[in-house]
Amino acid sequence: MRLDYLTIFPDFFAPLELSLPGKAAASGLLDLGVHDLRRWAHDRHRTVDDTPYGGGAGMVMKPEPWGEAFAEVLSAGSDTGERSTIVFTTPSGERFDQRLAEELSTREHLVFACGRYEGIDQRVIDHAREIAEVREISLGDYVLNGGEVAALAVTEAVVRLLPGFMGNAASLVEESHAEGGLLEYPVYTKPRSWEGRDVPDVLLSGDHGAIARWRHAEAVRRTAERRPDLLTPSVLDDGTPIVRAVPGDAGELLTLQRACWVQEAIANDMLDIPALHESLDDVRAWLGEWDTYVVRRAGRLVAAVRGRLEGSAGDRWDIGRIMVAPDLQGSGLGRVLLEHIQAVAPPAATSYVLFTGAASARNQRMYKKAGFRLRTDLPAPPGAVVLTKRRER
Ligand code: JD8
Repeated sequence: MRLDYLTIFPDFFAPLELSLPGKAAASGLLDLGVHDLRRWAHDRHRTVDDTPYGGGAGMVMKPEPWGEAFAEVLSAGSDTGERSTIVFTTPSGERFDQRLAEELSTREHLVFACGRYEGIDQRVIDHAREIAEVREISLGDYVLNGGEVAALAVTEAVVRLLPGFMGNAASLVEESHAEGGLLEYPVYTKPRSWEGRDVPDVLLSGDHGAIARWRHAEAVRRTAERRPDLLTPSVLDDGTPIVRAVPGDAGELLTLQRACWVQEAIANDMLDIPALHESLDDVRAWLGEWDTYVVRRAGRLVAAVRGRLEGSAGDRWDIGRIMVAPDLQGSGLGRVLLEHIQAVAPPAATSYVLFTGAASARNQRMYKKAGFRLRTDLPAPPGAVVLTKRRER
């Protein structure tokens, strides 16, 4: 990848040499070019700004130096023939996030156009759209004095995603804001006790399954507390949200569960099914141990599903209690919930597992259609069957 920077403060990018991009450039994995915009201002004072048409405070950056700079940098920059991408960092741009970082990391040539003063003459952006892909990107909803800081931040977020940059690519999967979007779980290192504060016992247990479950639960708790917006529910086709269950849902969940498992009992001609015998307290208890999602229609809780990490390595996402109100079965709700619970599985999960009645033909058809495989080689509760599915990344 090639990165070019157009700025009236080239020294702002000296840190590039020190950081990851600098090391990458040294190893030839990255080409960096920092250019003083005044190089393309040809008057005695190398003027790059002028007063705004229409009046108002401050100065606006003149178009001519930018036009000449693009012509030079683009022609020099893109030897792959692939269109270059000009990134204008601006408070009026699209919000920068991990998804955009991942998208930009696929480009061959990024040119950062870093404005100052009150901004850049709009005709520069309009012109740029004719000669390159253009992304106007904002770092966040606060005002900086120029685009350089944002260009540095975008650079770090993009370059660290490039293959071979991060020593341990696996860690990229586990990060905040990576796909699945939970915040980081708390981390600890030696000493085991500091200032009278001990490291949580589970982290010293060696039980990788328990550790994975604790970390996921901590990530979910923090996200719900600090960034509930990241827990944005996915929605059904009709816009109905799939939201995280709350303790107050326990009663309705118990009622829906009883209704659904009466059908399972009839279908499998057996009553000894745990879900059928659970109490309200049992439901309240497992709500605290499973990631549970519910769907409400006109206020009525009509469907639910739960998931949690299982297995000695904590890498198996155990899916269960897919329930749809009897009067809504056959409407595709179960299929959508099955897709949703797979999608929200934490990065640690590498496969999915679920159980259903040995005689629950409709359920088994839905799971097989969703890519699950009947596993007669794995132990199942009495009268039930196991289905598993490897997780595609
Ligand atoms: C580029 C000039 C300053 C902005 C008058 C203050 C990004 N998230 C962000 N906040 N601010 C910027 C940003 C600010 C810039 C320029 C980016 C060029 N300014 C201007 C408009 C109000 N002054 C940014 N990315």
